[in-house]
Order: sequence, then C-alpha cells, then structure tokens
Amino acid sequence: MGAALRSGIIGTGFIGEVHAHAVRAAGGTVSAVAGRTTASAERAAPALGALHAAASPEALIERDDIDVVHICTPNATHAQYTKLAIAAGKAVVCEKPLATSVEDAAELADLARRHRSVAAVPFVYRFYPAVREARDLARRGDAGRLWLLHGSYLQDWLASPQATNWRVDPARGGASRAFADIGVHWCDLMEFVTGQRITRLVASTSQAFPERSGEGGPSPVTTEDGASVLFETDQGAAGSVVVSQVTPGRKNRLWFSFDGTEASLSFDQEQPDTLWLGRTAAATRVAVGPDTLTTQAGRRYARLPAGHPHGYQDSFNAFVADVYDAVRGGAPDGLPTFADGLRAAQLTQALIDSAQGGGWVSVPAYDK
Ligand code: SOE
Repeated sequence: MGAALRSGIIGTGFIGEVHAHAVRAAGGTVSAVAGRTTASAERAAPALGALHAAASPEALIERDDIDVVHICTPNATHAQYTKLAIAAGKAVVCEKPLATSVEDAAELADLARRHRSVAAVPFVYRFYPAVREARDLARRGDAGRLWLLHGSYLQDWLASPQATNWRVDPARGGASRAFADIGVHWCDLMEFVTGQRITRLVASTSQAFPERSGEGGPSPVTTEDGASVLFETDQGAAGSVVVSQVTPGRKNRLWFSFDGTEASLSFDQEQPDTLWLGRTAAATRVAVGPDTLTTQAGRRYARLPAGHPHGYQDSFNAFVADVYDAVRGGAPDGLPTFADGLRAAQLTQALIDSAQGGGWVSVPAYDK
C-alpha cells in the first residue's frame, strides 16, 4: 500500500458526496472540491470532507495535490473536464454518461488509451457480490446456454409533472434521459454478467409527462420518461429491457433474469443480497455472505460479515477501491473503463436512432 491517493471532486450534488465517501473508504483523501462557483464549493466542502474549495473546475484540475479527478457534474460538461484532467496527467473517474455524443465518448476513450490513463466510469452495479457470483456462474456454464436475457430498471423520482432536474433538459443531460441515465446500467450489467454483446436493437420511447414544471410555468419535455427495447446478441440470444423513471413505488429497481438452458439467474437491486438460481426440478436461493457465496469472484466483494446487507454505497466503495488499486499499478478484474463509457454512448445513440423511426439499428462491436 503506497501513500494515500489524493482526489479532487468536481460537482457538489448527491453523487459527489457518494464519491467522497468512497474515496475515504479506499484510504484516499479529498484534497479539493469544485462547483459552479467558489461559494458552492465552499458550502459543499464540509459534507465532502474536502480540505480545500477550488475556485473552479479548471483550477481544481491544475492542483498538484490531486492524483485522481472525479467528475460528478451534469452530463454535457463531462467531456470538457475529462479532456483537461487527462491532459494534466491525472487519473479520471467520470460519471456516466461519459459524454452526450458518441463522437465525444470515442475521443475520450481514445485519449485515455493514448495517455495510458486510468480512466473509469462508475457502472457500480458490477460491484455487488451477487452480481459477481452470477457472472462467475454464467462463465462456468452452470446455467447452460443463456438464450433469453430480460429485465427492467425502474425508478419513481420523476413520477410527477412537478418533479424536474437538469437531466430533463437535453442541453444539460443529453438527448436521451431515462435510457442514458439508467438503461445503460442495465445493458452494462447484462453484457458484463453474460459476456454477450448487443449487436442490434429496436426501441420505442415514451413520456408520462409531456410537460414538466419550468421556471416560467409548465414547459414541454423532449427527453423520454421510459423506453422499451428489444435486442439480439452476438451469441444468438434475444432479450428485452424496460426502463422508466416514472414507475410509482419503484425506487431503484434494477432487475434481471438471464435464462439458460440449465438454469436462470435473477437479481434485484432492491434485494441485493439474494441471487436467485432457478432450475426446473429444484429452485435454489443463494444468499450473499462469506458462508453462502459459492465463488471466489462473489466473495471478493462481500466485505461485510454474513447477514449485514451490502448497499449502493458499498458497491461504490468497492468500485473506487478498484480504481485506486489500478492507479497504484494493479489490474482489478471487471473495472468499468472509458471503453465501457463509449459502449454506453453507442447503445444510447442506437436507441435514439431506433426510436426516431430507424427500426432495427446495429450497434458497433465492443472495442476494448
Ligand atoms: C438517478 O437516476 C441515479 O442517481 C443515476 O444517475 C445513477 O446512475 C443510478 O445508479 C441511481 O439513480
């Protein structure tokens, strides 16, 4: 274990605080935080445990007491800060979506590759022990040939026309909202667990509320509240996913069933310590905990003793711990990088093209 890594966090909202906790859990320090103004950074510094409030994101990136820059700002600003951070020789953790266009995401992935930067995107659901266990079982062939891949990712924090957020605005959040914000998590998890890649998709997007509260009264919304997607994979499987941010009562229900010829694997982020392994003749529940996990891959991320639930922050902590391991020269398995951020941007563009009348749309092959 080398000297404590020093981070800088750009962004003062909910997710910035989640990153700050994870940095400390990984043994790092938060040297500085930056927001839209010096005053917003000063207000956020105590909650983030940051030693300094930077005058601007640019000033934070230039500091020499920072090894890793965490970019936790509205989506449309990710590319500009990421470019500066890579050019300054920093490791980068950039929130998803990495960029609001495929071109920008491709440029960032290329830049990170050329600079050999540690450059990660928080697809943090990969860091649930039950998900690692599912991936290991799938890889070992325990479920047979996975032929039907389905699920949903449902939330309700936008389930009212009064509810609004910068993500609703395409200028700040990007042309896709529900899919770019949470649908990409589901697709990342599906590809990560099954090892299959989506080759083409057809999508329909919809809105529960075509108007939402704006500064001068109700204003039209162009981004989607929900999306329904059918897809095919490079290994001959078919699948579907429904994504929504207007499903009353569903807080953060990322759910999947990956069905094989021998067994089906099912996971629900709202009951994250349980991995369901279903068989025709007998059904088994595999509860997470050092004693009940069957694979090393799952056990590696089960940091809490049996019976203590693993939550969202625990997954974030595990993700950041692996990023910092990589910064120190390690090679943690399954770290989501800018290549995965680019993948998400390509899937999002395919969804937009399809929903705009494009029918079945091909998705480029994954480029590690
Ligand atoms: C809001 O929809 C949000 O915070 C997403 O931006 C995160 O990526 C997801 O993990 C939880 O919900």
